[in-house]
Amino acid sequence: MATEPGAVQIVTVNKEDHSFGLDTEALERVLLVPKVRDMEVVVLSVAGAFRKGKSFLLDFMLRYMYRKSSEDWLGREDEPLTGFSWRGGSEPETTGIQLWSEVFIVRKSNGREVAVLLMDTQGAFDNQSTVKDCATIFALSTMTSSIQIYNLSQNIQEDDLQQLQLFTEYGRLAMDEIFLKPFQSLMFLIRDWSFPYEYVYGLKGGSEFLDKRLQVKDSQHEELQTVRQHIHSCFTSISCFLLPHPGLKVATSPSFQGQLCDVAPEFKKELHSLIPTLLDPDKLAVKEINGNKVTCRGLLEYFKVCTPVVPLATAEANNLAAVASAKDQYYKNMEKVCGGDLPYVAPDSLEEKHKFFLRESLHHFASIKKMGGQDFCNHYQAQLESELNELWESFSKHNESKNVFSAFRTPAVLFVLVCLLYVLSGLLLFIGLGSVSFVCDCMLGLAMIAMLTWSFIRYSGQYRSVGSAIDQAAGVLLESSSVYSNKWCCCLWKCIDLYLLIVKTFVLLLNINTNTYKITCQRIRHKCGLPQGLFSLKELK
Ligand SMILES: Nc1nc2c(ncn2[C@@H]2O[C@H](COP(=O)(O)OP(=O)(O)OP(=O)(O)O)[C@@H](O)[C@H]2O)c(=O)[nH]1
Ligand SMILES: [Mg+2]
Repeated sequence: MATEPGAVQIVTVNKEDHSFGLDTEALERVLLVPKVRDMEVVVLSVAGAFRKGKSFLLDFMLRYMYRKSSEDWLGREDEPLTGFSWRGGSEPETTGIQLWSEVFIVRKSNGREVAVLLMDTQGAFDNQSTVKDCATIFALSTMTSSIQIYNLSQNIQEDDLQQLQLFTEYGRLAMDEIFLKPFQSLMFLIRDWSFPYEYVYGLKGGSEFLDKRLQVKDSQHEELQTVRQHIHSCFTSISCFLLPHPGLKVATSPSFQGQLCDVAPEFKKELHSLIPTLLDPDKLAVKEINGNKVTCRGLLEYFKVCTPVVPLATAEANNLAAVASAKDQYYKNMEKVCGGDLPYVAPDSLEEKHKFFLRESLHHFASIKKMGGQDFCNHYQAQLESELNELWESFSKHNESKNVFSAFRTPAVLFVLVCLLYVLSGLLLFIGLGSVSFVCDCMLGLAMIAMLTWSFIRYSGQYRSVGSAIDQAAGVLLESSSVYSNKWCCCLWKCIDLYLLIVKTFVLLLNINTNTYKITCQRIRHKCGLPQGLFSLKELK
């Protein structure tokens, strides 16, 4: 016996432990009906805050799907509205995710038939759900639908965009490999639009309003730009519809059953335009996963994969988003100091800046509200620190490469070496040490070959490992020669000092100034580390 079509609960939420469950059997009953199971599927979902008329709207869509052949598909004036469960009052109604049990078959103008599913979702931000619950429902419905209607009231506020960013981030993270934009069509549906004198009701006014709201401008704060860029990067198409207020009876009357006589005429007029546009056979986008069209059978498998992953992904995505935001802040700050074509910065001053921005970035990470508890967050903080250190190393290397002296270090060292070996070889030949001079000549030849090889590598960009070996060898040579030259300089200074002291002593001895003589002797002994008593007057006598 055929059962009456109705709403089927496919995803359930446990209010006690906030866990999610997929009712596979119920989903199979909807998706594996022989007539539709191998048909490409279109999924239209409505999501958004609770008590904003989502189920109410879906019920008009159901009317359209059942009666679209008739002109007055919207219904009789006194007909109660049935379908997905909706009601007045302040308490939430829909829970989890529901599908309409009947899959509609729609024929496109090219003769192809597609299966159309309508999906209702639990309203976000009610008093019983956590942010994670809301995020999970929104992410799951966005991932499994091909048309997501983001149901908003009165306006698009900045926090609506931030929530959309947060929720889609979860969905994006739960998807393993993403080659294209992760989600398909998004429509901002703004209910109770009160400013038709600015932007007219419907798609046209909506699209002008949306263009303004989602515009990315250089003058905007980075945070506002990031949200907008994220939304643009997530959906292949974004639209907006401005719907008028349905009238006071709809919003406030406890006896309102959905009869059209109580609905404002302008609301009915816009419904007449919205619903056929949304469900126009040629505009219905088939669900795609990574660019591949999905059938009802494929969608069933997708639900099975997504439902356990998304709730886990939420806390992770939330922390990862915080890490990304903190890292981005550090990167932008450092870019302003030493990025791109900016000139070389003294290493000490750059390190000071790095430490300051690092502290700021960690503070920014700590200030973002995150899920998953302190231990979970600590793990991501450690990840952030290590990623910032990697960034610091690359900034510091990039800065070092701008130092012209370090760029010419290797050829300069090799050139000096060639000159020294040339002079040494000449001297050795002059004093008759021909064989040693020959060794010097060989070394000179090697140094010249190294110089030519280095120049070729720098010019061609090939054999870079040989180039860095030459750089390293030049570095070692420079370092050891600077150590030796330091030692020699030190010795030379000591000798000059000693010599001056001895000269001074003799001058003083000649003047027979005993006291000055004693002091001078003490200084000589101290400088040379000689024993007490040496140079004493007694000894001299
Ligand atoms: N102000 C206003 N009220 C509406 C509109 N559409 C429906 N309503 C009323 O909003 C109330 C809630 O409708 P539902 O469809 O149950 O709302 P919902 O968003 O599905 O609510 P949850 O399932 O709890 O998330 C009902 O009293 C409707 O009459 C609208 O466009 N504007
Ligand atoms: Mg509802």
